[in-house]
Amino acid sequence: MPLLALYTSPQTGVIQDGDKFSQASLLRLYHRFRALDRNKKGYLSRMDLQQIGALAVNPLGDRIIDSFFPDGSQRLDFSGFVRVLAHFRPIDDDTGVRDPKQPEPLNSRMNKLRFAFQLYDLDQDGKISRHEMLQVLRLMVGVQVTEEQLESITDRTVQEADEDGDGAVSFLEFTKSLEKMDIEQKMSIRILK
Ligand SMILES: [Ca+2]
Ligand SMILES: [Ca+2]
Repeated sequence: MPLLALYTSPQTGVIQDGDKFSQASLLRLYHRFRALDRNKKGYLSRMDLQQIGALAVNPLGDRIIDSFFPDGSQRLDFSGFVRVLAHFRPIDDDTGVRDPKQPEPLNSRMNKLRFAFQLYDLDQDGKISRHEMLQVLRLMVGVQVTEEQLESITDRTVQEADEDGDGAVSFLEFTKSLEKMDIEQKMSIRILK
């Protein structure tokens, strides 16, 4: 498999400079990809991804898996795999000065927030409605709360974030309410062992 070709190919267009997985990481990702591909199909299915421990225990694991399969596709090739994983790459310390002409790296705080936001925004209309918040919170809180408690947690969560009072959480409101949260840490999932 010509990894270098994939890495540099203008056709794939997915692995940009800003997403710098090192050559060594890329090779490890490729081995991981091959290992997850149980029947050697050449692509990954949802079931293949469900084997990733970090996703299996993550309450949003299913939603994260969805994000690997945009537009209802059922097959994930290696370049798509790398692209989604780039969001979860821990942010390096050596951020330094970024060339403003270069695209923002996928693992930047803003991109991690965007990625998290779309896990909530199920219908992708740019807002998290109360109903969408409820669905995500249901996944996160598990079975130990009653439906009534869940409803009130949802109301409180939406109210706290909803600054303009339209009853939904916009991306801006979402970023503000997560301002103090260590999103870098929370969104860095260890896929590689
Ligand atoms: Ca929505
Ligand atoms: Ca709002």
